[in-house]
Amino acid sequence: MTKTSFVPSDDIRSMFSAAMSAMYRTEVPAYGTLMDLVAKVNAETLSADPKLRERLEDTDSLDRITEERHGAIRLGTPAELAMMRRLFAVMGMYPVGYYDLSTAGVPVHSTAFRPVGDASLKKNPFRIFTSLLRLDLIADEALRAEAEATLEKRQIFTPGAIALTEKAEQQGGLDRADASRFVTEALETFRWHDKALVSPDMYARLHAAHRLIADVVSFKGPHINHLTPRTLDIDLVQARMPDYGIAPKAVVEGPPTRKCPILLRQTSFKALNEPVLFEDKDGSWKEGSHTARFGEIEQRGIALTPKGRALYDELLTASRQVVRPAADGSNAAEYDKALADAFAPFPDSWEAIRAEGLGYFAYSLTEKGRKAKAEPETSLDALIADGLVQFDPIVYEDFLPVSAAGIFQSNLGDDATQDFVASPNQQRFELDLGAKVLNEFDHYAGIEQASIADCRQMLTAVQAAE
Ligand code: OOG
Ligand code: NI
Repeated sequence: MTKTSFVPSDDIRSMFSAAMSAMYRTEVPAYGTLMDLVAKVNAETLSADPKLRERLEDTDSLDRITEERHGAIRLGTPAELAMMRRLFAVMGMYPVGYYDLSTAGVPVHSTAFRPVGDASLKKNPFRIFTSLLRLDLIADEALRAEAEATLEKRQIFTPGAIALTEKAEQQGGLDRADASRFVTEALETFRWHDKALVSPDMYARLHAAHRLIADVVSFKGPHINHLTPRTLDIDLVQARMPDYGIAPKAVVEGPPTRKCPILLRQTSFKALNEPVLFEDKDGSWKEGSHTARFGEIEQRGIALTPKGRALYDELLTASRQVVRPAADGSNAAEYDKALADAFAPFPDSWEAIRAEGLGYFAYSLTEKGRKAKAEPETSLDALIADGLVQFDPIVYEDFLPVSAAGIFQSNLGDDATQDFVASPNQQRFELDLGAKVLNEFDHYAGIEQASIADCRQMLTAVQAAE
């Protein structure tokens, strides 16, 4: 078979993302409602802001938005994480970033599997926030051993998914029939199972140790726990959610409302209480329930440089010294005000964000620039001042640890926070993953540099042709 008959991994990812969305829509109908609301708000935002529409169209970013979403799963063992990496690689998704959630009272550490590179992201930026349970943070040794033994016995991938992943690795891709089978097989891993792997008694003990441990250990697989559409106006969606029968989380995580959105803002609705059957020692099935699956929306802004990110972290910390969001939402207004006040020092125009080196931008030629020529040594600032080059914010494709902790907590319940000894262990995570995680900053800097190089090449090429 020739290489050319392989389906591009970007296409397999799009097929998978669509299949996952369809599955989750039937499993959690409120997700479908949220999708409809987001589509409506996005259409309204675009018609009210023709400039935004034009920039999104010009940067080939408009099409991806309606299709865009992220999801999250929680894995139990290093072997599951390593295999998950290989499965996602077939769809062109690679581990970017390391997130330690132990500091926030959640016994996991995580990465985000996502496409890298401008072209793949524009095609479909589907991402999965993937956490690995840290049984090493569980104090009760007997329970830890029992949980390990349960996890050891389960197989979360179908034989077909494993075989097709191996085939893709060996051949360097999959043909159309295999790709379509791969999507069907891979989807099985993320499906909800209402028959638990454990007895009612063990579920209760796992749950008492930490709700997250019960969620990971009790089930046949890492059910997708949420899928998140991207909105262009999160405040509007948040405000309208109650009209659609959805009760949102009290505060939006991340930066405050701004003219120039930075990084990522997120809000969610509470997890559903779903019926589950637990198998008792005598083999009978006992009715119980479990809360794990929820809905979330996100608004994405500009990717920040290390300098911009340091400023973000500093201001967020400062705001939380004034007021921390209460789980019951009683101080939501106070929290929003403290957050907005704390962020006053963060410039709120693209020009200032660029001038201070706080964010990453994609550069392109203006109408005038396309007809112009320039000396190779002309500075970028001069090209911009002359109206030859324009800049657009590069979208943040990753996640935020403090926000992720807020999302975890909102759907796990308030009693889910425990004090774990802060113990980031990226080395251990990478060993379990079987690869190093990619550095998000390198990746944004690469896209920015490539866009500058393209502008320069075009400006000098015109000159050469004349
Ligand atoms: C993941 C929570 C993190 C986000 O959007 O920050 C997350 C989880 O609950 O498993 O999805
Ligand atoms: Ni999420």
